[in-house]
Amino acid sequence: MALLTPKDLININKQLQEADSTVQRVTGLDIKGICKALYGTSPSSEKVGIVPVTSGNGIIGNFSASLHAITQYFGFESFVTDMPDVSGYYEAVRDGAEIILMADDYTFLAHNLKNGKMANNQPCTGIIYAEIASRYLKAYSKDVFVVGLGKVGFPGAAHLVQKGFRVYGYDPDENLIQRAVSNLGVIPFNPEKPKKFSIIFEATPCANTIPESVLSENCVLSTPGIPCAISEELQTKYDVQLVAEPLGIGTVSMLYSVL
Ligand code: NAI
Ligand code: PYL
Ligand code: MG
Repeated sequence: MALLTPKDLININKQLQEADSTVQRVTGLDIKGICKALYGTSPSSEKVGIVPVTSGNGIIGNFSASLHAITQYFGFESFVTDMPDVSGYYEAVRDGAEIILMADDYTFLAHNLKNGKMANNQPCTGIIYAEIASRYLKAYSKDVFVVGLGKVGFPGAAHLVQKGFRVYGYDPDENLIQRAVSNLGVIPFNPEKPKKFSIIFEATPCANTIPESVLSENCVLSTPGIPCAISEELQTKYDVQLVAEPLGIGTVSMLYSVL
């Protein structure tokens, strides 16, 4: 998995505020409103325990502090445990956490200890970014371009298909395209046959993955991918509505999905 760096998480509150106002402008709902519409849930004072994890590549500077800021931003009571790992888990449960948030290099989970529900960050991130894209108020058709069909992109593509969108998919991995075609009915995007879109959802770990030929004026690009999929130059040239944020939108999607 492509791991976050402390630099990605600098000024997480400002990044969240900016993402929230873009989501509001693009969809007419703020991020909490999107979550409520998506999962049909609302928080009722659940306490979130955040457990730092040292295994693998270890602690990511700013990661637990960012989860603390994110949960508070969305109105959850939360705390970071003093100890990491098993001792931190013990501390979280002992001190009244109802939902545990913790991540190693492969899995970032939310586990609601009261109702047993558990969420994984990758599908929850794909689904909420796809949902935001699908709600673009100025979309001119039901065609969506999905770039990257991996652990985040595939569930996002599945969500868009389920919502009745015509999904064009691209990934350099031919096996992933075939899986999306046979399991979801995704239409393989042919880079030789350019087509413009008003809705684009991207989930890759690479920069500059969106060819200029697919961009229409004022299109929405909803992307959890790090680094950003589009250059500032192209974003400005096409007045692209960019929804991109490194951790918070996916995290709040996980939390609402386990309520
Ligand atoms: P993955 O490795 O499972 O999938 C990425 C896919 O992108 C691969 O299938 C790869 O073949 C494809 N790809 C690479 N270059 C491409 C290109 N030029 N055009 C089209 N497809 C291309 O990775 P995963 O787990 O799906 O994560 C994707 C990105 O999302 C990563 O950057 C990850 O860090 C980020 N992420 C961000 C989150 C957030 O909250 N903002 C949460 C979770 C992941
Ligand atoms: C959750 C993110 C989104 C993108 N990549 C994923 C990632 O960086 N995962 C690793 C998280 C490790 C956290 C570390 C800590 O500080 O507790 N174990
Ligand atoms: Mg996010």
